[in-house]
Amino acid sequence: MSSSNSGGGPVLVPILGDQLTRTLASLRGRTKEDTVIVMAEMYDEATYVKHHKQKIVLIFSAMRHFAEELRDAGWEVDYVELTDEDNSHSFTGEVARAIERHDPAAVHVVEAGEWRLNQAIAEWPDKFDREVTILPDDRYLCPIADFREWAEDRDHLTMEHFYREMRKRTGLLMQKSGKPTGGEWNYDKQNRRPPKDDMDPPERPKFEPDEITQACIELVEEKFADHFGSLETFAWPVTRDEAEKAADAFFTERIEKFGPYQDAMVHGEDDLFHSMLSTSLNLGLLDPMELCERAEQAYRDEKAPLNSVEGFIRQILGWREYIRGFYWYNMPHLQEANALNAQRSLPDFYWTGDTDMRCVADCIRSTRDNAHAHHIQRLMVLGNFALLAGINPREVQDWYLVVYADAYEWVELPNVSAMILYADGGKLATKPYAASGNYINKMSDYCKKCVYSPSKKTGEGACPFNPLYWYFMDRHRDRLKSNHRIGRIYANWDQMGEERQKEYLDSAEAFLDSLEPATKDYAR
Ligand code: FAD
Ligand code: DLZ
Ligand code: SF4
Repeated sequence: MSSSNSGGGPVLVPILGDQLTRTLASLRGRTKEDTVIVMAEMYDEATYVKHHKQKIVLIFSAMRHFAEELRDAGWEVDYVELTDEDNSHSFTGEVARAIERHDPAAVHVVEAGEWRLNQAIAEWPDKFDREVTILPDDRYLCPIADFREWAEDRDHLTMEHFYREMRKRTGLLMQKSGKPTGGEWNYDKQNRRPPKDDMDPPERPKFEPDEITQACIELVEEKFADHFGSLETFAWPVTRDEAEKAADAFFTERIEKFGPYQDAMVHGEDDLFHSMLSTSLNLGLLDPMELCERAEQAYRDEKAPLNSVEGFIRQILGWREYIRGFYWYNMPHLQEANALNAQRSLPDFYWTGDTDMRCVADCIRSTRDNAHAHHIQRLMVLGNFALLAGINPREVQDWYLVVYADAYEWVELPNVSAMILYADGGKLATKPYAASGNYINKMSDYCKKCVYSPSKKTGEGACPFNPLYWYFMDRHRDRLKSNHRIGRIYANWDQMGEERQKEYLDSAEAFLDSLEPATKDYAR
């Protein structure tokens, strides 16, 4: 914060595209008479990686709807469209122009969700001759400072420990005695059911583009035609009302089976029993505590079993908050981390989906069509492949940041760098999430119709995940052999003998040699 202003004018409140919350800290306590809100569609934000077309439409449309809602409620909103002639393309540039237009006495801004933008905001007090107040983003359940305090003296930042602290702190799923509801903290063991033929997941609500969204679709088709992804299937909630409807549908139709089938994958079934609420949560249209309380209520009303409810609350109260804390605790060096020295280029099929690996092709199809894939697809198919193949973390990070409508660096980077690629050297995950085709076969129906066989280990027709798994384990033996959760695997490897080991390694290398590196560049 800094002082020195021209005095007299209103307070300028810049709001970013993922700060679409009526109770945002910079709006709380302000009066409509002395406040000008500024929002801007910016090239810099839309192109610092070439985001999926659906992601840009989602954010622009949600911003336009939010601006309209604020105006209807009596606020003055200065909204800059991408096509405005004088648009300066950057956040700092747009705030500078808004200062010229409104001559505010002060600027009140909520810290950004990404390190890069926060660096820019930190320069405002020197740049602008106004009082600048940077407020913490208190829409999360664990302040950044609290996470830092929790993390500081620990070697391993175990999510489960963090999560238990958060349960105690919020009282969610806690008994009066201080014990967890049901006696256990975590019911994950009940949440690993493979898919069943008659699962029959209900369709999630789809939101037809209205006039505002349609205008954004046309804008994106015109200005960002070379970006990845399809717009034909755009159906995301773009207002708080729509997001509430999406949440209602989850709590009435899907939460019951959310837990058991959390890790299941079915070809062509893109949502299963997942909430599909991450885009709305990350935009600020939904409140994380409200969702957790609704989940707990579903348990109390006997509409959902404890394993589903605890599993859902763990994702939001545990993983989401932990990931955000981890990001700020480890920035900026997390961006450069590459503990396993992975250097391979991203294969082209991550963009085209053109691969015989049926699991990978289906996850990429869903990613292209929906700007979404569910957690286990991101982790155990697409992420697992990137880990085993040794793909360069920066390329993988950019890919995930581009393709998912819910991706912002604060949530994408720890998941990619630390969770899937082990690039942080194991601060987040106690072992790499490496798996052979066996895991995917157990948890999905992908392998049944794949040209590869999950039971074939090497050579022609073998599932590529099988030799790649041992190729990975062999390559990182020195680092992983003393890890108590994975080290025992090496006894199996040693028992195979040199000849069989060579078959695995040759098979993996032949497969890797056959991969085409990406030809299109959507990255930074
Ligand atoms: P559900 O399965 O219904 O889960 C409920 C909510 O829990 C989600 O909406 C999300 O807010 C939260 N959640 C669950 N797992 C995580 C997690 N690991 N990190 C943070 N929040 C979590 N999520 C994003 O929001 N943005 C991302 O950019 C993102 N990138 C990811 C990259 C990788 C490699 C992996 C493995 C996971 C990533 N996730 C990301 C987490 C998770 O995959 C998505 O939040 C989830 O798939 C969104 O779908 P859903 O709302 O149906 O989630
Ligand atoms: C992701 C994004 C995009 C594509 N476009 C805009 C935009 O035009 N204007 C805006 O204010 N925000 C946008 N965003 C969201 C920001 O990138 C986001 O606020 C930061 O990444 C911090 O999380
Ligand atoms: Fe994927 Fe291998 Fe199964 Fe094919 S056999 S779907 S490549 S896990």
